[in-house]
Amino acid sequence: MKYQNHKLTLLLLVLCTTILLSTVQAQSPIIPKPLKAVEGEGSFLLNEYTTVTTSSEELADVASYFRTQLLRHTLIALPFAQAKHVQEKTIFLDLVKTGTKLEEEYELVVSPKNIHIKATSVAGVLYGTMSLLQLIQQQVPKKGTVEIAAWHIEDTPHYKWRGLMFDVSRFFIPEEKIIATLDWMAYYKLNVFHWHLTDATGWRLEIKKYPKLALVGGIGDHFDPYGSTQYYTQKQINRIVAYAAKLNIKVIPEIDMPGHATAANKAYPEFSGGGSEKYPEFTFNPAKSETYGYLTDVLRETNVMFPSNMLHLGGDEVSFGNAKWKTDKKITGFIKENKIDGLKGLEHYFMERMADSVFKLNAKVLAWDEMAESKLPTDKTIIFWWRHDKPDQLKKALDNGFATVICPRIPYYFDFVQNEKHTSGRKWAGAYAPIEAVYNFDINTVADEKKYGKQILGVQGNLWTETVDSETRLDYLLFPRIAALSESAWTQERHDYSGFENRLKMHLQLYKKEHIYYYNPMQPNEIPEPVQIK
Ligand code: TNX
Repeated sequence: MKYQNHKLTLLLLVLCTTILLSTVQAQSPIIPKPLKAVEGEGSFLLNEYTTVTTSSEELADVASYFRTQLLRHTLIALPFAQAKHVQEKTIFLDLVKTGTKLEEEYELVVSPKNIHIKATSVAGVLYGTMSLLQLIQQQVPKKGTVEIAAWHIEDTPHYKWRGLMFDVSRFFIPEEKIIATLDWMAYYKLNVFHWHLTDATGWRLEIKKYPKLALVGGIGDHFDPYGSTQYYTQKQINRIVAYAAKLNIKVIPEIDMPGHATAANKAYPEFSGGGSEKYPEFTFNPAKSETYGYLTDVLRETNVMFPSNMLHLGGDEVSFGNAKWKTDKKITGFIKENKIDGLKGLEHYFMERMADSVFKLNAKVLAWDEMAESKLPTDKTIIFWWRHDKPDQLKKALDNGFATVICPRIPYYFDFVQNEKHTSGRKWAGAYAPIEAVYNFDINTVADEKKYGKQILGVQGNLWTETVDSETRLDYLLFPRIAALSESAWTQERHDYSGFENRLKMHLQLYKKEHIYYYNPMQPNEIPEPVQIK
């Protein structure tokens, strides 16, 4: 009798667990996690008879990009065909006129008969194909066939600004690596590439009217001040910007001023406003009207190269190297004459005057949070909150009415280490930027999202490169935090770190396959796979 009771309890237990498990929804393997994902019945067999079709010629680039990435990742080569409707055995990319107008939204339906990706924008269709690519990557193709489980996915991003910044002044990142990064950004549905092109160490952008900026200003980097010139030609910039546009990525150039200008001043010392003992020749000269003309010419060319119509003017850390502004007779005279409120006032004067030039080009001004209390017009300015130790600066920016991008050092500076034991890379009073912190960062802890609404544009990861001396080091800082950045930018609820970690496992395998030197947060003591020299 006793034995029978036991058997019954066991049976009940098994039954309950089965019921429970079947009611728990299966999680799609995609990063960033889709808003809705419901597993269907059966699966789609992708094989040599499958074609990619589109409903509109506007989708030609997306179809071609999807086929290229599919071939790269799975060695499956699919043909293309134009089609009006979804047919059997096709992956149908469908630009629809009706339905929701949310810009990057998409629907992806995988059924045994076909695969249908629907969106009202080209960007939405692109994101649908990136989700599909991740579903396909769950399986290893067997004799050219992949079985894709049926899913119904509906997705839309939480933030419209999902950015990544590279500092190419301290460490120059060649064109090919930028392109490869854009591919990863598209894979993770990031849509802004902020390019920190100039700083004290090096000027990396060709300017036709002032060729010495790149030729002389481009000499050296953080590890070798005498290294040979490195910069991007305008032709290279054109190629990169065009490539990014196809991937729904806006490229935003940063020309840092009035500080961080040492490299520019090496090339054209006549516009230098001097520096401090630690930061020599750090600033542009705010008291010389020629400086404004010169920089306006630089920005005019920059604005042609970058159709985003957004020019980031920096504006950060001027106080590091503006000691000369206190002693230079011309500059002190200028302050008096124009009734400017001290050095901080002069910084704002400089930025506001340059901003006028930018507005004449019909572009927006972007600046670091030092400009949160400037008089820049709020409808044409975007502020980047970076000083995590100064939450007031964020409040000021928002209360003053600025649209704001959230990128506090901790956790969004990827030059900060990922693990306590890592020694190369930054820490802030012992604090660093582990992947969980990137994943879990909650904007509401620093600003009420309900109160500020659309003023909070989104989030951005910034990779400064004072501690980067190779592309593998760059990868080690970026991967896998780029995946957490993506999910923290795309989804609203971010309290599912263990689910994310589960999904990340497949992505780590992918990095390995792609010869990326990454950090494994699940095995912190693991020695990374050696990367082949290509
Ligand atoms: C601060 S963020 C900087 C950069 C450094 C970075 C290093 C900002 C506007 N300025 O110049 O590279 O810290 O983490």
